[in-house]
Amino acid sequence: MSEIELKNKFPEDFLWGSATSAHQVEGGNKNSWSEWEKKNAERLAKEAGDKWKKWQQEKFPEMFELENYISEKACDHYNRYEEDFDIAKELGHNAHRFSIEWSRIEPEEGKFDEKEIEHYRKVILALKKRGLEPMVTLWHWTNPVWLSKKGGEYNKKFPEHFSNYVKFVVANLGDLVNFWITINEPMSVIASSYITGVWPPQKKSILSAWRVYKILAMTHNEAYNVIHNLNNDCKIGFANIITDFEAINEKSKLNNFVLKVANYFSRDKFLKMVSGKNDFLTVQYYFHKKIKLPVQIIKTNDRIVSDLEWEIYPKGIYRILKDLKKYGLPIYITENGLADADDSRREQFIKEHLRWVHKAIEEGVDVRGYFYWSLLDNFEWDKGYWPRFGLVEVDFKTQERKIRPSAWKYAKICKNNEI
Ligand code: IFM
Repeated sequence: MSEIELKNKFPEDFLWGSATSAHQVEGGNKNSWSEWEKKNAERLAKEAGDKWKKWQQEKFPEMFELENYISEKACDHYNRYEEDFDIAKELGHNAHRFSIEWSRIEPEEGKFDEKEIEHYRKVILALKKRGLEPMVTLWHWTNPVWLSKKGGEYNKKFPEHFSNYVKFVVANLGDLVNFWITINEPMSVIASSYITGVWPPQKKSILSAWRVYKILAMTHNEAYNVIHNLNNDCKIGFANIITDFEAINEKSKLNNFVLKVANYFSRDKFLKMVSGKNDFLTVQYYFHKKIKLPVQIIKTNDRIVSDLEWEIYPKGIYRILKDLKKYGLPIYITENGLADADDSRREQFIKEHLRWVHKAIEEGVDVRGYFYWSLLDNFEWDKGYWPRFGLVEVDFKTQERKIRPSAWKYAKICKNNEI
């Protein structure tokens, strides 16, 4: 193999795949989010006109409909997982990240549902049968209703409740799983549920945010111990959303101070609080933000953006990976993706991000996998169904799946293990 060819290769055994979460794809869930959706769908549909730009409103008129904001059937993945994993296999994936829905496993406090655990056993076996390594998330934001009545993650006993559930899951499925993700994106929950207050339980308080920050760190640490007490060989991490912050004016001392504070609270502090309790680190990369004082996020005019108007800035993933190298742990990119309904930017998006990932690997960062978000179009939380993140387009009325052209381009990368 020539040097140039070698240069484009990813490490052997690199995990290639995509990610989903239970509430966003399964359908039929009854949990903290499904309850909140029912109460807030009408309001969200009314607010769409103020929230989104004209071009977005014209392109996605469904944002004005109440049904857009109710997860209900989602992708019916709970029943169609075999069909969906066939697609993932056809697309050359060798791994898949998904989450287990706590409200199904423990619908009442202390009562665990054997049938549901059996369902997830079948899901994992279906992945393995197709040669897809499962990466299993234990909490992707949704709480059983009984727990949300007690405050959910705001309750100081949350770590204990979570550990009980984790013990049951790992005792039953641990023989099949090599990679566990305890909690998904603590920073998103802290920011969206407790600072901006747009997600349930819609608290807007720095004190509450700080309380949940500490509770979630504790939750991860305790779950780490619980899992390893049952199984020493598996690998455990948490799914970490990391924003690439930049100071608007590199020379300004004030701006650099804000930058330091933003990086400290959004990444370093949490990692410190869970240090020694991670077998690998993860990156979920979506955002690049330029900041200054008073805290302000600056938008530049020439940005290429997704359907959600999130800036596409592939270099950010490289900067984050280089920074995480100091922790000396393997790194998996457990989410990276964009909303792109007409699939006009996705191929380029994936390739450009992977080029930067590859550069980081060449420079010594131990990256071992990449999971595109998401396999399927799905329920994007408070925004509902209109943002289309999928490699596979889903018609939510008929449940028909259509593989997007960019998915085939990504498949080529996965199959050849090279960019
Ligand atoms: O859809 C979400 C996912 O649940 C968590 N990470 C970010 C994605 C896109 O917003």
